[in-house]
Amino acid sequence: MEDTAVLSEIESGQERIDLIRKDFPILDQSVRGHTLAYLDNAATTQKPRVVIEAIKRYYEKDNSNVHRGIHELSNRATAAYENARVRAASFINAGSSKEIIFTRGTTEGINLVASSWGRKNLKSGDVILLSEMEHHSNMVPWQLLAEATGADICYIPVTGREGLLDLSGLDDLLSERVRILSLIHISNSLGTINPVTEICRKAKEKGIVTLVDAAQTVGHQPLDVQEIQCDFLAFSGHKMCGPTGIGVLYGREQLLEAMPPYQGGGEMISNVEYHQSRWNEIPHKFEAGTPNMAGAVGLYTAMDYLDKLGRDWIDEADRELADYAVNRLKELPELEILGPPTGRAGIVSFLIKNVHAHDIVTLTDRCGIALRGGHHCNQPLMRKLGVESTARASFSFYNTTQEIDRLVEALKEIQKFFNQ
Ligand code: 7TS
Repeated sequence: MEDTAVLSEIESGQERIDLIRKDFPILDQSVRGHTLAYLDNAATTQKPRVVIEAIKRYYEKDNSNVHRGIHELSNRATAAYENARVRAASFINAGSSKEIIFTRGTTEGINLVASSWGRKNLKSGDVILLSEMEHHSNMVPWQLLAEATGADICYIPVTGREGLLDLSGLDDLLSERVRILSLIHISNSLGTINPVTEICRKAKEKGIVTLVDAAQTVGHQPLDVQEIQCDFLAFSGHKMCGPTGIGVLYGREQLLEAMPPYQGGGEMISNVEYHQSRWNEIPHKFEAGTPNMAGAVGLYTAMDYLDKLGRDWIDEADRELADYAVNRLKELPELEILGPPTGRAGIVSFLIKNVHAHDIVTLTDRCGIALRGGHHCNQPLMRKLGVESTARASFSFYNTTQEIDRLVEALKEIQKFFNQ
């Protein structure tokens, strides 16, 4: 972390990236005889040494169960866990740390809302509004809820392969029947950045509860729940330089107070009788069982790390990498880029005529370049766009234009090979 402390004084972008890359031990390795070019950050980001060290230190010095003990180690573990909650609240500008529920990740956060808020508030004939570009984890939990309650699911359409939301019919879609709008902020397959603040404001005016899936936002852009004015927002630690198995569900206090528990067990109760129980106060009401203390410690450190780098700078770096990649990929004939022509996040999905995405990924891997190929948990979207799968390069601030150049050269070779 000493390295990042001096970063602001360093003028050269290249020097800055070189220093940042030293923070990530995993990047310094050869894969198949080539320096690793990790371009699969939308799936999971790599972890800086400070995060790895913080988790190690926690297990070596402080590990104990939280909230239950009176002894020194339990007090330390509890303080570390609850400090991470306070840090998460400030990271997304929540009004209070009571509004921060630790989850396993985005998927669990959305399932929690669908299950707890949804089963209490939805009935037959109500509408759940999603968009056609949702990740499966913001679709399937609502399908389960619709099946259980008789509610219907409607979708904000996607315009086509340029991957924008078609908002022309939004006023009609936000009908009186809609009870909740759950919307992806940044598309994990198209790189589209959706105007969630504007959409949530319109929904709020009509009394519709809103949830934002910020899985692809949180490690890449500043995020302010009070500005977005959403009721819920979910994200995963592992997509923001933090560990796996920890995530955050932000929920507006008033809504969380009125919701029933998600799971039953230790920690989430204030009193248990043989036939009934009373619930703990929020957020503990939603955290049954021993939580992921080491994960919370790692997440705290990841948040500090991103803030020290500067989240505005990270946002800019991502977009520059995406623009650079789009411009370079355009040099290749018979390569089609999906998603918006301008203003995209650091995610670039593409198709190469006559080459399956899995072949692209297998062959780039031989050059030490990690991409992802498939439907990216967007099966309905892929079907709508008439594609089976795409190859996807997704960037983080530690990536370089040289890595993108290597990708372009590898793709040129792949095209040559398939066109022989
Ligand atoms: N929402 C979005 C927008 C995502 O991109 C993902 C994961 C999730 C939710 C689920 O997150 P989890 O941490 O709970 O699994 N996206 C991807 C991806 O694009 N490739 O692998 C995982």
